Amino acid sequence: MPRAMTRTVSIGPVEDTPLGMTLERHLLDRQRRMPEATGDFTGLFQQIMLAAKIIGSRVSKAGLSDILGRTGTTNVQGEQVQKLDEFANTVIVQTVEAGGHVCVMGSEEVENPITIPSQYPQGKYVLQFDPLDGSGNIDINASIGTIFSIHRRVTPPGQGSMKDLLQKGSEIVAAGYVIYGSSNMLVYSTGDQVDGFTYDPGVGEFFLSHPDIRIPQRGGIYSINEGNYHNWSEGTQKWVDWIKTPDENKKAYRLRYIGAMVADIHRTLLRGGIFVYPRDVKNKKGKLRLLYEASPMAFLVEAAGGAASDGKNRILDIQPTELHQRTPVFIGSPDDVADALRFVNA
Ligand code: AHM
Ligand code: MG
Repeated sequence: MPRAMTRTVSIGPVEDTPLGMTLERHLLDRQRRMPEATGDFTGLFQQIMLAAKIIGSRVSKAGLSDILGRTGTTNVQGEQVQKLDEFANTVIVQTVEAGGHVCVMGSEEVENPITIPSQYPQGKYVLQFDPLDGSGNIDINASIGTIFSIHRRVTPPGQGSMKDLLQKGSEIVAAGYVIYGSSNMLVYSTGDQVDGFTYDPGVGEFFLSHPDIRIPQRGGIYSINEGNYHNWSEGTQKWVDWIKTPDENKKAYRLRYIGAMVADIHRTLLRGGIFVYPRDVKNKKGKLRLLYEASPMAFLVEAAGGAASDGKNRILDIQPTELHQRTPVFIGSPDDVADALRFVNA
């Protein structure tokens, strides 16, 4: 007689809730709860969502485009074969600029502020993004992502400027990331809670799958590029020596390092633990960029109950002075971040 099947398999968000909470509906519900809302934020978010779908679709065909790309600089359709991170950048810029909701954008891929062409309205929001974070992972089919943050403009109506971009993380209106992994997810927060949506490619929509994500107070995983050990400060070295050694108060922490901040932070948010990219002798100011990597992730992790520091100060309190400014990061469960800071500041 066949054994009874006891394992339950989730058949996905659409079937779990008959109507399914789409990201679209989630945004509209939020807008209705705010009588002063004009729909600009929802409109901008819908464009980001569209860009994420287009990038996700291209990322899933990355191996195929590479095969086409090898034949020359144009593919069989006669189009230029672009590197995926350039492609992702172009998709976000072109999707968002025409919407009329932003006045300026900042991207990891573009040296200067991205202004909005004069044929489009200049909006009241400011978008910063890393179009394809961890793009070194593309060739090995490991997870990559898009990171974004939204601020309100601080300059008078008209074209936005560097002043709009150089705002603290504490002024963020919303931040999020899209992870292109075994499934694609969009995780975002407006500061009150963090919600995660999983993409259903059959329907072409993101469905709420991880409502109100809370990071554990303490985890059991540390995430750092330990190959840089010999370049770290003594404090960072001592912290890593400590965290991977069992003692009377703790088991040894496990090491996980995917090498794409989006994927490492996603795991840290869901499982707890700590993600660190410290300053070292090669990266004296740290490696990760404040405005479109560290700040949005710090905003999300804090909204989920976690902590985010540059080793001394709260990341969200840093006043940026440059568009591509770098910062050390210690992000994760509050108790794990506190432990790390005790060592690096000893
Ligand atoms: P990228 O935005 O140019 O892809 O680089 C940023 C990435 C992060 O996602 C990741 O955490 C880190 O750089 C990996 O750096 P390293 O290879 O030095 O460990
Ligand atoms: Mg990046």
